[in-house]
Amino acid sequence: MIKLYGLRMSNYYSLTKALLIEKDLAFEEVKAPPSQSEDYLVRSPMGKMPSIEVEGQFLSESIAIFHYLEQLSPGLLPSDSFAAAKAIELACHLKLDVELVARRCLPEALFNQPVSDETKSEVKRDLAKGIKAVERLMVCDPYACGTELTVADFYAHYCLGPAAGMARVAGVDLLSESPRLGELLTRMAVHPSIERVTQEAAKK
Ligand SMILES: N[C@@H](CCC(=O)N[C@@H](CS)C(=O)NCC(=O)O)C(=O)O
Repeated sequence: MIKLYGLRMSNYYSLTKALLIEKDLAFEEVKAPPSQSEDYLVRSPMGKMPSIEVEGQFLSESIAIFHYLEQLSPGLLPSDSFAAAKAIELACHLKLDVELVARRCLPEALFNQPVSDETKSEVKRDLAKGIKAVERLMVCDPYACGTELTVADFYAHYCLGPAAGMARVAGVDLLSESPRLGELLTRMAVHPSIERVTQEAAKK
């Protein structure tokens, strides 16, 4: 059985858990807060969550984990290989150019540790580019890449939602100019696998 390491509070852990549920794969959750200890780094070389264990082998990075899960149980990528790559492209922009940028404001958003004005203005500048890139690629008809649910919808939920919260610290209303992104998030919030992850995270 696949072991999923991390904490339920993490958006990338939650994303991976939702993918496992969506694909109806058996898994066991193992509580593992981020750490730089040697045994943790063996599982996840940057000491981050999530990671998975499969028959004694370890894998980190949500997109790599998705790639593995998709081989085990296909269904979240279009069958056309170019369209499949476009879904991954969108997921990468959501992760790297929106969520990771907004994350620079996380200390203030979550832990009340002030972030410098310089960081805030960089975040504002970089998020403007990131959200435009996402907007350019998003189809939202009704799903991120068109008529089919793909992995990009999961990244949209787990990246855009948290990013919108963190971006407020930099004075950015991330979704204000894009009602269709907001609609996609509303739709994905009640998608069964995601809803289950949210409910279980609330229970702790
Ligand atoms: N690129 C990684 C990001 C994972 C990530 O940022 N995880 C956060 C929690 S949401 C973490 O472990 N942070 C602790 C740290 O950076 O030390 C992925 O897609 O899995």
